[in-house]
Amino acid sequence: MSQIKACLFDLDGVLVDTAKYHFLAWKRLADELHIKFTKEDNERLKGVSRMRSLDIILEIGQIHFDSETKLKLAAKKNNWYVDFIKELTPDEILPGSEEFLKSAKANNFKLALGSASKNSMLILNKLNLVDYFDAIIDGTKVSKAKPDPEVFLRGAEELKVNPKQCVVFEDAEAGVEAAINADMYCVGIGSPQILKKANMVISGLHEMNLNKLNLLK
Ligand code: B16
Ligand code: MG
Repeated sequence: MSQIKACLFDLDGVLVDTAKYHFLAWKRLADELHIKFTKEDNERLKGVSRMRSLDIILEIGQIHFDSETKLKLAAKKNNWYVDFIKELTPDEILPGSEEFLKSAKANNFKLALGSASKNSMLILNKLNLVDYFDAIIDGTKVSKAKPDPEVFLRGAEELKVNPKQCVVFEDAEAGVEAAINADMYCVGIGSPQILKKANMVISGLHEMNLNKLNLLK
């Protein structure tokens, strides 16, 4: 049993570049805390949860806070982030992504979102992409962060497709590991040097099409 029946998509870095808004919001928080936080540091936050992102920034600044304070700081950052996200438009969908969603759906592939973001629904609504998905699994529905396979396994379960017949599109190392841990085929989006564990790597969904999808495995 190997023929692909479902496509699972990460959100940030695959369908839309929200990393730049995460960066602006985390940078504002880091500045308030007098922590030096750079764009290179921001790379470490891709695909990881909001609270883990905060921990990474606090580790950089070597600052310790109790959990109540950390929750308040994360909420503060999220409010700034949401202010950016509210202004998102479909123009910010990454090249080729909507075209690929459209042709996969028209050819009866099942489609799911598998994102760590608790803001996924807001983002998908702003981009007008909600209706493409048969299942939406996001940070509000899972308890274990990538590289745990939970988010993708829940996606396969809701789609009623065997994990071995699912392909995951992922831009983050932790997400690629999650897909492999779920026993799914993984197409990395980004650099082959970084996404070493992916089965294949492309630079964006503009490089993907139905012919290539049907040839996977
Ligand atoms: P939120 P993905 C992830 O989205 C981002 O890559 C990551 O940087 C962010 O910390 C995480 O969502 C949580 O986002 O604060 O909106 O809940 O790549 O899994 O789609
Ligand atoms: Mg991502």
